[in-house]
Amino acid sequence: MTIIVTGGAGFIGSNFIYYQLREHPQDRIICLDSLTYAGNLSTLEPIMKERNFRFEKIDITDRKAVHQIFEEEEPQVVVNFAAESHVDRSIEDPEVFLRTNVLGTAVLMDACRKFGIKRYHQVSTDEVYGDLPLDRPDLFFTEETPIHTSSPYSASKASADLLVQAYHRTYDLPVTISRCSNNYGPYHFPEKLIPLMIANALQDKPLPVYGTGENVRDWLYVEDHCKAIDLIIREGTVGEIYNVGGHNEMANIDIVKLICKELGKPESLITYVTDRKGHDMRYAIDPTKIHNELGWLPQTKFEDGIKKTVQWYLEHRTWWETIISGEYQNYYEKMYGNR
Ligand code: NAD
Ligand code: TDX
Repeated sequence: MTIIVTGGAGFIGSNFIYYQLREHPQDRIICLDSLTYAGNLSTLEPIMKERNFRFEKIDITDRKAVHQIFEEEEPQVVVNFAAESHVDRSIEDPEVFLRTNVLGTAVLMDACRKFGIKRYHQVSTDEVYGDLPLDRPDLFFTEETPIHTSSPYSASKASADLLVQAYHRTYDLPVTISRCSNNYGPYHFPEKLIPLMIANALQDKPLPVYGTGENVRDWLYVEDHCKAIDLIIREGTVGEIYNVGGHNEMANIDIVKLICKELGKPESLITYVTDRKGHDMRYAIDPTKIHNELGWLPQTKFEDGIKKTVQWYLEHRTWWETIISGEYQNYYEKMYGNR
């Protein structure tokens, strides 16, 4: 089977490629990635010369380039990870989120229609459901929860999901959608909570917690997400949406304190800063459907996953130090300088 993986030089896409090459070495993976600030070719370096792997620097909104790859490779499956993925950046500048996340999705699906495909899989997010209140721990997002978005990022992802469903209904495109909670693990770009706190703590820099730090996220080790997508593309039902999450809700402040503890750094590094605009309070996924239908269950407990992740950042300093030494400095100053 030939699988096109878009956004494979980013966090989850690269983990997915490594997972696929390990679990299904008979399959061929074609990675399309435009290498935005979030894409790192160094992440894929060890597999660049593998015979069943091909990398192409392509923007998913570039119709001609996308069609050419489909013509050459005749893929059976497309898994679309490519996206602008950071909520804070979407608040600063929404436009590129619409271009990549919405238009890019349409371009990929148009190519699937033109050349034929067994499955188009859209990697979506729990953020399309909006948020839940802190005082109702009994509430969870199910696949039936109405879409109700908060940020330009989540609105763009929800728009893409609606388009995917429209292409299924109108053109009978064989699609599936997964909506996952917050991921963590190796190759996570250090603009996101966990890797940012690890990198800052290792440099003895302030740890900027938004608002009161009480906001809750439902964390899942990245490999468990990869396994879920793998099951969905091979055994999932066409036209269906699958929620993915591990019932691991944690307040941001508790995560940051845990990272301090793991690294032996003082909690005095924690600095409360101005809250994110429109900040979602709580995300919590009900993964019953994927468990019952596909037998998926998360395998990595948070206590183990966070230890592995901290260890990975300690052992791969060059990876993240290279990232934060470049354009990231301007980003950091802009977002946190006067916060
Ligand atoms: P990321 O920002 O780490 O990586 C995104 C990748 O997409 C980068 O390699 C980037 O270069 C590439 N890309 C961006 N625009 C592109 C374009 N126009 N054409 C081609 N490539 C482009 O993101 P991530 O955290 O790995 O997220 C991957 C997907 O999973 C996204 O669709 C995101 O919405 C979704 N998701 C993420 C999480 C999470 O916790 N990170 C949770 C649920 C869903
Ligand atoms: O410096 C920070 N301080 C802070 O308190 C950062 C970067 C974040 N936060 C808070 C905001 C959130 O409540 O931590 C929480 C997690 O923030 P992010 O890592 O930015 O993730 P989130 O906004 O929850 O979105 C993530 O999960 C869903 C991904 O970035 C999305 O791509 C995915 O769809």
